[in-house]
Amino acid sequence: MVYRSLPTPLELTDTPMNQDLFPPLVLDGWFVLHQFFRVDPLAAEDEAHGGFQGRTESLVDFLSQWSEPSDSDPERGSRGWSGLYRIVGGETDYMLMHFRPSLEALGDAEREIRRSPAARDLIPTGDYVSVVELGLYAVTDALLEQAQEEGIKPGGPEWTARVEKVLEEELEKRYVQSRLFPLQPANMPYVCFYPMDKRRNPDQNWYTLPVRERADLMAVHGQTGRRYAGRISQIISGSVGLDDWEWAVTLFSHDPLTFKALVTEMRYDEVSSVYAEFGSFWVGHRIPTEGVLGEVAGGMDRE
Ligand code: 76R
Repeated sequence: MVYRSLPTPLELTDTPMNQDLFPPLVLDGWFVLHQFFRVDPLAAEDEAHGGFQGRTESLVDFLSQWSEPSDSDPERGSRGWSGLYRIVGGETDYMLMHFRPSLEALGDAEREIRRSPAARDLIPTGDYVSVVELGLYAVTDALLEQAQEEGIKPGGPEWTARVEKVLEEELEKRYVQSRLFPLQPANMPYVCFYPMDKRRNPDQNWYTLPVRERADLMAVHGQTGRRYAGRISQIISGSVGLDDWEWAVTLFSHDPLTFKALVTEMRYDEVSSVYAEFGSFWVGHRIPTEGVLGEVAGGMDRE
């Protein structure tokens, strides 16, 4: 399978590092760019490039070109998609979200938008770079336990072969593919986005917890999440080394109140109540490509 990077723990294991501090094995999927824009209030008065409507058409063309691939497409990871969302509140009017198979392709998307006539009307208000990730805590914990029982040294050739095999098996799963290369469920037009960290305080440090304890806490977190199956679809993308926070959380739902319910419930889970720090939250809804002209250009006429 092509679209994955090797997990970092392999490189850490020849050091005399405490095995308890093992990071989870992680599979990476699409690179993601969340872009935030405000529409220039004077845009409707600018007659250049076909006027506001004409310029907005370049955004429609871009979105048509980058519509979601089909869920059943085995090659969908090699392409990606982009979506436009109306954001309610704050100084942001729209969020453009791009999924691409490489950082270069993500940069291409950014450049294409910046050079399009529509960019004349869009004032950037922020952005966020991350990579969709699937943390394999349960798998990591099981592998470490097995290795300990059998006297296999993490980092050695046998360990590496086992990790490779398990990751290959994970990647074969349809569920894993749909997590690494996520689409927006058709019946969930609402979006909620926020970045977050895990704490590194002297008495509350996620990164000094033994892997077993982190795996147990994540299992409880997963159980809470699964109670929202069918009502929330989540994208967890990692941004350690890529942007200001450690993760980006993008949630889709059929009802904005479900975001409030799930995030509230998670606040009581130990992973969040003790270890999580949150950035700003954005909430809004998808603008289908066929509605962009009416929404973006039409909305200006109404104002
Ligand atoms: O991905 C999986 O299904 C496996 C279990 C799982 C992992 C490893 C999981 C399940 N999450 C994982 C990792 Mn999650 N998640 C969040 C937030 O607001 C808050 O308090 C937290 C923001 C939400 C709403 C959410 C939803 N998750 C992570 C990580 C990385 C942790 C690490 O590696 O240390 C973060 C930061 C994070 C945060 N999570 C689920 C959900 C939901 C709904 C599920 C169930 C998924 C399902 O079974 O379909």
